[in-house]
Amino acid sequence: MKRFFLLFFLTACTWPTCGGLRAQINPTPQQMSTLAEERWVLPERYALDLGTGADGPAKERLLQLFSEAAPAASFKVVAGVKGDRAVRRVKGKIPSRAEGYYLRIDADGVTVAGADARGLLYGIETLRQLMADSTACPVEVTDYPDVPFRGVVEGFYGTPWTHEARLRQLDFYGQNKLNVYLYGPKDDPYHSVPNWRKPYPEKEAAQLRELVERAKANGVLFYWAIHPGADIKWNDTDRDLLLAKFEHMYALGVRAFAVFFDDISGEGAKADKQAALLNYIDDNFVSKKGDVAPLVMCPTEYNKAWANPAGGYLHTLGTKLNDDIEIMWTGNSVVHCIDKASMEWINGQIGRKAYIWWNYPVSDFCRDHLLMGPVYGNGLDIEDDVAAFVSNPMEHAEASKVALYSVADYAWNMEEYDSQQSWQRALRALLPDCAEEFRTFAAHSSDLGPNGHGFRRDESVELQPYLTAWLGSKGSDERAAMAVAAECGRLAAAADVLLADKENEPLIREMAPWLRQARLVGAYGQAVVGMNVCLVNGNSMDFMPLYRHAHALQQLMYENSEASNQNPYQPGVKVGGLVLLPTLNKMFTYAAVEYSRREKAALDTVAEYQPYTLESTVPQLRMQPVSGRGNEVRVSPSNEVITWPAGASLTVRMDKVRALTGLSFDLGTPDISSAFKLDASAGGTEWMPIGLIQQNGKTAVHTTNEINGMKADRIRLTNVSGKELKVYLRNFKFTKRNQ
Ligand code: LOG
Repeated sequence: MKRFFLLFFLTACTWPTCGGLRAQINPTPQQMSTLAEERWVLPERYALDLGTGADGPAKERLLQLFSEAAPAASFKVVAGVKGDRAVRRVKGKIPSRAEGYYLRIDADGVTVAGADARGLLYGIETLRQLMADSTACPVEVTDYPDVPFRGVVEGFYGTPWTHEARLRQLDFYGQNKLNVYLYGPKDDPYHSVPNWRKPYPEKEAAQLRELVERAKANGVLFYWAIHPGADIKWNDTDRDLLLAKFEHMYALGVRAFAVFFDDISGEGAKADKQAALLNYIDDNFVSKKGDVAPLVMCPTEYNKAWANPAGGYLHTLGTKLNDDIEIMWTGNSVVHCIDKASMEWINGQIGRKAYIWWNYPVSDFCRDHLLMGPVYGNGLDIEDDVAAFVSNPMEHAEASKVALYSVADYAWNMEEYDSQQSWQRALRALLPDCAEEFRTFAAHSSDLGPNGHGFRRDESVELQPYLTAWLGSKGSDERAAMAVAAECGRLAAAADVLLADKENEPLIREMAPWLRQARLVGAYGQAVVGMNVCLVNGNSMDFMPLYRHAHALQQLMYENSEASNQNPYQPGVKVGGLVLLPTLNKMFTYAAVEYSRREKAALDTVAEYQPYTLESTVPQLRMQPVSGRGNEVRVSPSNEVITWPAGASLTVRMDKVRALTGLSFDLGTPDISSAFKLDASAGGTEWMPIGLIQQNGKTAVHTTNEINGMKADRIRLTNVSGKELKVYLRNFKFTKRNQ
């Protein structure tokens, strides 16, 4: 009996049926057809027939799925790569695309055939996703990626990912068919200044070796990147030190290398020197080793806004760099979605397909936000225009997986990419038991807030029409009010459920400060709706307790933000900042004013106090956030090179005249104070100059004592050197008297 029929039917109510199966696989397969409606129970014993191409990670994975091998069983599990005898029967069905595979599950068995080793691994991954509780749907899959290299560049500023987080990432990449990881955290001192010339200490070296191994097991190409441009000398000594570092990394198992020249200025930024160095590495290291992947480089002019065609930087790289060296590109600006027209432009400049470094969901310039929303905005027609598509994530490794899941989906099968559907699958894949709650939280934690790059994401999308109607009707649209209250209730509840969830503790830990804020925002929303309902109903008795609650929650939101995620850039935590909280604040103020008028009360009606604003004629600083804490006011620092035009200035405005006590700034450049003029003005009076002091060789600039006690509501810093300057904005802060 067993010989003939080892699979039996199951009723639909025991296991989910096979309809809509394709939508459950990530990334979305190119072609997949279900051969029957119901899931089948897989037999307990199998005959394994593995081709030689299935050795290594593929075999290990298969054996995890099929452990009870029995040579005589009639149900066959066959796996191999093109050319293997084992898969000869399906030879014609294997797609002739790199990393492609053919997979069939039917009554006779399972066949997985890869176009190459990675294709086989991906076929097995799809099989794993199709199998659940020893059941599977009978299917036929023909699949391959659109973009040859898909993955992640750990290229952000801030705390680099931990070793454990990276190991988990590499497994996640394997599961989502991402095949490249570029190691380049800006704050690893052995990747960049000051230690790029030195080998890693033992502990870090051992960890990197382990990462390389884990990458290999997941079919991920591990690139190790160096960032030498801030202090490189174009001489043989530095060239040899760089090669010696690569040799050290090679000895640790690294077989793919990158050189990043982003965010530097001066000597290191010269295109001809960069090209000569890269070609030298290519000719004397990559070619000689024979087992090293093509070099990848990140140029200094890595986006169109910074590219200066007249200066010829990109043209020089395009013409001088060896053809097999890849050039990275972030798009029309540092943080930008990628489209066909921008690809055509850059590919024309560099004479090859650009290797996309997509700056999302990186949050190193909006660190008070957690970017949990859908991945959208990139062209669905650029598969033939890009050499690779890699995403720069947040310093929160687990939380970044929501976006990375969809980046994997997008780069694999662009034309069919559906951002909403992919996002919802990502949330379910990451927290299956709390997918609904995760969605509620993520829906209100997706925008970046105002930021230096001007990149924004939509937020609270489904609630927006209700928020607009509620605000527009001054609270009288009852349906809208109830929708807002219900969603705020869901948000607060979702935050609690997620905080208590144990499915993925590292993920919950990363999100915890934002979850605590979300719970407060949700409760605040309920209280504010309550206040307005009281007003509409003329119920002044119940108004005050709700007002007091809302007021207390404002304070608790402020305190949670002050106590969490403290960093010098954008400290604190923001949730619902695009429309939800601003609407709640407006409706709080509206209700408090209205109640005070009716009841002749004098309630505090201010929901949010923003006393400082920034203006600038330096394009890159126009959207730089400014914030006050205690008596200190600071402009958010920036990590990139700032092009400061002659005569351009940065002005901080205050809501009223205050007495200053001190000021300092750091433009990352010694001997620069004479190029700048600092002045202040009070209530529209004339500008008063303030003297600047900078010690020899130091980058910090202070003011003379005359500032102490000076009254001002505007402070301005101007480039008076008569020429354009390249500087950094390491910090700009001043203190004022308590008043
Ligand atoms: C850096 C990157 C940083 C990102 C976003 C590139 C090529 N370089 O402005 O390290 O994470 O922008 O802030 C960059 O994007 N500089």
